[in-house]
Amino acid sequence: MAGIVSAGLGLGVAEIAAGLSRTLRSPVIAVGDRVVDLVPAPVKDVAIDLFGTNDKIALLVGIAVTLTIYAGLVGIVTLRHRRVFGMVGVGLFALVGSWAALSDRAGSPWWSILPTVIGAMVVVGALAEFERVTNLEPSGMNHPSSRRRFFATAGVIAAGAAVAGTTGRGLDARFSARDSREALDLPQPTQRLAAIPPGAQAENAAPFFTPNSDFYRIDTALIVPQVPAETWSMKVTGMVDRELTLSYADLLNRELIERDITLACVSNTVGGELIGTARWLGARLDDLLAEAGIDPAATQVVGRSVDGYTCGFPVAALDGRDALIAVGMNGEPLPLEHGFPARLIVPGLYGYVSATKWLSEIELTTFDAFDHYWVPRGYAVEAPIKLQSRIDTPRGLDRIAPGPFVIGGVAWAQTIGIESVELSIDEGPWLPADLADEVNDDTWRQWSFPWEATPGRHSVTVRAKDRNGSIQTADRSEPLPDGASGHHTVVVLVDQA
Ligand SMILES: Nc1nc2c(c(=O)[nH]1)N[C@H]1C(S)=C(S)[C@@H](COP(=O)(O)O)O[C@H]1N2
Ligand SMILES: [Mo]
Repeated sequence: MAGIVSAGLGLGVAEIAAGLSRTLRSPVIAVGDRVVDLVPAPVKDVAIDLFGTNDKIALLVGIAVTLTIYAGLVGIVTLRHRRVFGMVGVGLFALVGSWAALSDRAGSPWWSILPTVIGAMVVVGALAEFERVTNLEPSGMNHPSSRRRFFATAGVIAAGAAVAGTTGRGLDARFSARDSREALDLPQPTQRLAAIPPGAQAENAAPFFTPNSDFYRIDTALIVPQVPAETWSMKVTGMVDRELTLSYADLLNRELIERDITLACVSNTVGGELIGTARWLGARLDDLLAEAGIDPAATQVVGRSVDGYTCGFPVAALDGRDALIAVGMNGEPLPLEHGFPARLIVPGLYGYVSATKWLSEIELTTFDAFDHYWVPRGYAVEAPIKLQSRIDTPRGLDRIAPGPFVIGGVAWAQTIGIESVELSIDEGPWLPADLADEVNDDTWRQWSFPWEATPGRHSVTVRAKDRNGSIQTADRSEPLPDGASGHHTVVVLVDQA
C-alpha cells in the first residue's frame, strides 16, 4: 500500500509538472508512446483484433496494472528490506520515464524529463515518510500506534495524489483544441457537392456516410494531439522549387472542394469495421504541390504529423485523383481525433501510407531516402487499398425467420469502381447481387441480395469484381504487410417454420 499510494502521489505531481507546458507529458503517456512505437506489428494487429479501437485504453490499463504491481514491490522492499533497494527501484522508473520522454517521436528538449524526475523525487519523499512514521516506536509496525500512523499517512498521501492528479489534468485542459474547433465556422466549399442519390443506399447495408462519431479511429497517439487552428501552420518542403508555409487561414482561402471518399485501414480484417465513408472538405493536394513545383526526381510524398508520425506514398499516385488536404468531415470541422485542424486524404491508398492526421509538413523526397512510420515495422512501402467486399446483414450467427430476407453489404475498389458483386449460398454457384447506385469510384458501392431463407444453418459468402476486370481473391492473407484479402463469409441460423 505504501508503494502504491507513493507512486500515485508521484504520478499526480508529475501530472502537474506536465500541465505546466504544452511540451511536457506525463511519464505514463511518454512510456505508453514508446510501447506503441516498439511493439512488433503482429502484436499490434492482435491488439486491434482483440480490443478494436479500444486498443489504447487496453494499453493504458496494462501500464496501470504493471505500475501498480511494480510500485507495490518497491514499497515492500523499501519498508521490509533495505531502503536502498527501493531507491534503486524508483531510480529505474525515473530512468525509463526519462528515456521515454527524450525519445519522443516528435523530438523533445532535455527538460521533458522534468515530470518524471520530479515525480520520482516525490515518490522517494513519500516512501521516506512511511519509513519515518512506522519507525517512531522501537517495535516498528508491530506497535498499534505505528500501524495507525501508517494508515493515516497512506490516507493523506492518497488524497494528495488525487488532488495533484486532478490539478494536473485541469492545467492540461488549457491546451485543448476543443475551443478552437468549436469557434470555427464551417468553411464553405467553392462548389457544393450534390446530395448522394437515394439509390446509393442499399437495404441492410451500413449507412453510406459513416457518422463522425462512428468513424473508426486508428493512430499511434495515446493522447489526441491538441492543435488550435489559430497557431497551426504547415510547410511544403524537400524536393520542391520553392518551399511553402500555410496558415489555417491560408488553407481556407484556397479553393475548397467537397469529395466523398471511403477511407480504409490496412489493419482491417476481412469483414472488419476499420473502414468508413465521409464527405471531406479540403484543398487539392496536387494544386498545392504544383505551386511548390515538384522536382522530377522526387518519388515520395511524405506527410508528417505534429506528433512525429509519418505517412508516405508515391508522387505517381497524384494522377488526378482527388487527394485533399482536408479540413472538414461530414459537414463539420475535422473532429480532434480525426486530425484537426488538417489532414491528408488520398483516395485508393490505405490510411497508414496516406492519411496523415494533425498534418504539419509535406515533404517531397524519394523512397530510397526515407521510410515512413510503418515501413521499419514490417508494413509494405506502398499500399493501394485491396478490392474487398463485406456482408453487413446478417451478422455472423444471427438467427432469422425463414422466408424472404434481404442480405446487404458494401464492396470497394477505390479509384477503380465496382463492376459487380456476387454471393454464394452454402458454397453454391456465384449469384449476382443488386448493386446500389454508384456515387463515385472512390467510395464503397452498396449492394443487396433478396434471399429466400430456408430453415437450417447456411453460409453466405461475398466477392466483388472491379472495373478493371479483377475478381476479389479467395486467398486469405493477414493485414500485415499490405492489407487483408479473402472472402467474407457469415453463417446464419434460420429458424424452423
Ligand atoms: N498522425 C497520424 N496520422 C495517422 C495515423 C497515425 O497514427 N498518426 N494513422 C493512419 C492510419 S493507420 C489510418 S488507417 C488513418 C485513420 O484515420 P481515422 O482515424 O481518421 O479513421 O489515419 C492515418 N493517419
Ligand atoms: Mo491504418
